[in-house]
Amino acid sequence: MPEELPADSFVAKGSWLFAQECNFVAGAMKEEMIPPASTLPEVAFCGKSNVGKSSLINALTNRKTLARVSHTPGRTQQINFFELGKCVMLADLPGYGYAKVSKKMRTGWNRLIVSYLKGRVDLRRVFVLVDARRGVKEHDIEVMKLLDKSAVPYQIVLTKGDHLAKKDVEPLLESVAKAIKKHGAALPEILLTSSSDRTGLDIVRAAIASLVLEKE
Ligand SMILES: Nc1nc2c(ncn2[C@@H]2O[C@H](COP(=O)(O)OP(=O)(O)O)[C@@H](O)[C@H]2O)c(=O)[nH]1
Ligand SMILES: [Mg+2]
Repeated sequence: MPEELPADSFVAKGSWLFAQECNFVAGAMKEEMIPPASTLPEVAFCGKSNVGKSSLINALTNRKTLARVSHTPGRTQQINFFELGKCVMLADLPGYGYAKVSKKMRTGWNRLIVSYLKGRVDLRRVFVLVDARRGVKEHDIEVMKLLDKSAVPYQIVLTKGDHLAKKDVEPLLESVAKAIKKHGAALPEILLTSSSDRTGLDIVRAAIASLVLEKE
């Protein structure tokens, strides 16, 4: 932890939070299977298939197999709910934009997400994961529009930052900033992460802690 951060900072709170027990609560493949909004605040993760979402959730929670790291992208079209430390519900939304997925499955994705977003009064933030090598793509924009409509604040988390050369970081951040500028519900701060070298994980944990833990 950098020295300038006091011990009670959200980085410390985030590391405390993510060291708590984390349990799978439910998986919803259909609208009817979505559990009612719990009494806990909730944050959700979404992104293109293969973006590194499962890896990020595993890395954040220091587990190897909590969210399955998939080698067959596009298959699991379900929302998985994990309860962390009796403090927050983590919702792992199904990956989108896998090329081989049929139109029918795409419509299914949208419908599931729309019905999920509808009932989520305690949804504090959606993290939209974007591959650092690829930047924001058309399908990400579509999803961002959906989130704008639902007025859920969302934040871009760049994944696989370890693949990025240092000189490419600034241009990437600039291009992402430009892409999200027009989006009403997008938060301006962009987080750069890597599940492999663990870059930025403390910042994501801190962001979640700041959303769900009491501020003294
Ligand atoms: N180099 C690198 N590879 C990653 C990282 N995160 C995920 N991957 C790889 O990307 C692939 C897809 O990851 P996964 O977590 O299953 O993606 P998901 O489909 O979004 O859940 C896997 O082969 C992972 O090992 C990362 O931070 N760095
Ligand atoms: Mg996955």
